[in-house]
Amino acid sequence: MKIPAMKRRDFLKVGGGVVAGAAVGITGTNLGNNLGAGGELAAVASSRGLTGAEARAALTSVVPPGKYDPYFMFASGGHSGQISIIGIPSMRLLKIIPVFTRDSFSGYGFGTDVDGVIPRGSDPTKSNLLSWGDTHHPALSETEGRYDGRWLYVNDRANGRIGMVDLADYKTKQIYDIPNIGSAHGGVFVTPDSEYAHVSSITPRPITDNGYAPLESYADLYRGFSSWCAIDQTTGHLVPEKSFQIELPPYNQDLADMGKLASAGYGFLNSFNAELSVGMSHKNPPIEIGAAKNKYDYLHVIDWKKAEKVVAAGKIIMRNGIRVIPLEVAISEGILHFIPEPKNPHGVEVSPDGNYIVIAGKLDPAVTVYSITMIKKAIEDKNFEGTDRYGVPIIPITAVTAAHVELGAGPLHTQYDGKGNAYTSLFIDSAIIKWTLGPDAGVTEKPFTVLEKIPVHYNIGHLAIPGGDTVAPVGTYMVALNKWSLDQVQKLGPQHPVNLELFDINHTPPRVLSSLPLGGSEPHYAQIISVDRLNPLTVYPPGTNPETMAKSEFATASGQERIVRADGFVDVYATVMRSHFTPEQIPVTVGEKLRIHLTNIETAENATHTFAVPNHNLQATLDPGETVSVEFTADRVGSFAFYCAQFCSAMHMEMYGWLLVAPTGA
Ligand code: RUQ
Ligand code: CUA
Repeated sequence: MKIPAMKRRDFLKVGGGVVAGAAVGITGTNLGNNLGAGGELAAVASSRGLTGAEARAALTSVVPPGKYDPYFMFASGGHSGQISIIGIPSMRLLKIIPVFTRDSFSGYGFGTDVDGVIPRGSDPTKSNLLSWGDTHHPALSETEGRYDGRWLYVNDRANGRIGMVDLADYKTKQIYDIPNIGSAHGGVFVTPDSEYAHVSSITPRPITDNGYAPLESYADLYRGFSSWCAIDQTTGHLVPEKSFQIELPPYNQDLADMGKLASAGYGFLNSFNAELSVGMSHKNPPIEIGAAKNKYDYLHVIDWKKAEKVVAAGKIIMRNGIRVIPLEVAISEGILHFIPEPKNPHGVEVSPDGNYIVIAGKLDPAVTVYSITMIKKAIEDKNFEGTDRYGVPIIPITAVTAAHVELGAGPLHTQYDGKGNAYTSLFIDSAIIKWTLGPDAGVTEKPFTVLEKIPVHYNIGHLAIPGGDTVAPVGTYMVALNKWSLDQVQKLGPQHPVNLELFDINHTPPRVLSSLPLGGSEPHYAQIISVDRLNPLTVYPPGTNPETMAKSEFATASGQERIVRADGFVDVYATVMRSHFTPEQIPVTVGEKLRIHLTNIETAENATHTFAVPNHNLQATLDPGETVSVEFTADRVGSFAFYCAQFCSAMHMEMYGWLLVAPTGA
């Protein structure tokens, strides 16, 4: 769009003195004059064809070189199987953490195939080696309901697994292939003091020994599971022996959230397909029709504190290596209750004080708001309207509904700003609705009232506000995670990026600041943490194995490099530093088994090297202080020049050596 010069100047003025010094918080007459409507900034905006609002947005969100973002957004990466870290408000992509999928940049899965995080995260009884995943819901660890910056968990929606990232070095330390579930969507959420990371199955699985059952026996032999994966309080690792599951009816247990403060001790799981639709056959409709027949599905209310006690009392069975509370026990012990919820809902998100549980309708153009006080009372009074077909007591929806707020088409997810407001995404309307919570959240003036409709581009799924799902949200910025980008980006071939949009929600009405079209797979959910909560390492203590965070038994100091032949292995103890591998020559005979233990003996920040071996699919990355072991058989004769793939120094091109695989008898 071409705007005549005069007109542009007018925009700058009309925009409320947008680029005037005072409006951007700059004082001082000289600066003010220079930046004012007739000054240099105005000229820059004008020459770039920016409107006043656009220029203001740029100034509000720019993070100049050498200055830092106050917030990090940890965003899932969908079927890339990764996590992305995006600076807020700069919207710069700062880092990618591979979790379920191999990544040659970080060397993840390309050096330690024999015994690495990825292979150990595939249960061989359940699957072959899995080398990708579908990350959906990152969950930062919490203390007293606030992000504490220690660890991050994320689900693999494809394979029913959960990954654990240590925020000391931003690396994946563990993948837990959760028994009894085949796919997992609901969660991850952590309990307010990180006792558990929770995941539930989205599609039920047969509880038969071989994991197969015909769909005719769906109601009897298929089951869902709510998984409470115990977190080791020192390492953040998930501990299968301390974890437990709750058997659930074969509905599709979908999104979930953890109770906090007023609702502490409860977990809330949405579901769909209470109809038990299994798909099209001669008399049955397709799943999307069959699963939406009934007016209601069931919100699952789980008393996990009670479940813990029942587990401790031994009222469990063991199933595939995990303790399971059978469905009948969950019912008889009062662990599981249902509340009808408008059919096929999407998100369930608990308000910061824990008082309200907000269910986004998806097919219902409204959110249904349940009150925890009313839920507790209904349970206490045994105010039930019968049970479902499995005997789970149903609390009448009328007994617990605080409000049903009309928002618009396709409500999916809700975040909070800590000021009594909720923000709900509308997928179909491509908008976010800002609305007020009710009296229990301290809002008395206009409870459950729509305040703003904020347009987004396009088809928003999740949204994220700093701490927006914790007890202490900070209503400064908001990111819309849009699934379509359409005309927001120039053509890049038939596949489009997803589009993240940043909003200033300090301002009323909220203002759009910038967007980040992301050329990778979809970040489904994201959490935004204040950077001052994070305390990462800059270099590892010498010889650290990042997987254990302890000194590797193979750590090698300068001067101790050696090649040892024993027990059928050639063990190479090597060091790397700018710009040298020691040893530089690794002579072996074809068929020998190698274990190459490399230690980066650098102590300088940023001095990363790699060990890349041609034709062997090997690429190990070594950060300063790190020790990595790679294991492989020298299965072909040849002279292979291994090298460092990270441009580390002026003599980086010279940083290579020789793997010499001689023929037998040479
Ligand atoms: S879901 S777009 Cu995978 Cu989090 Cu709602
Ligand atoms: Cu080390 Cu390049």
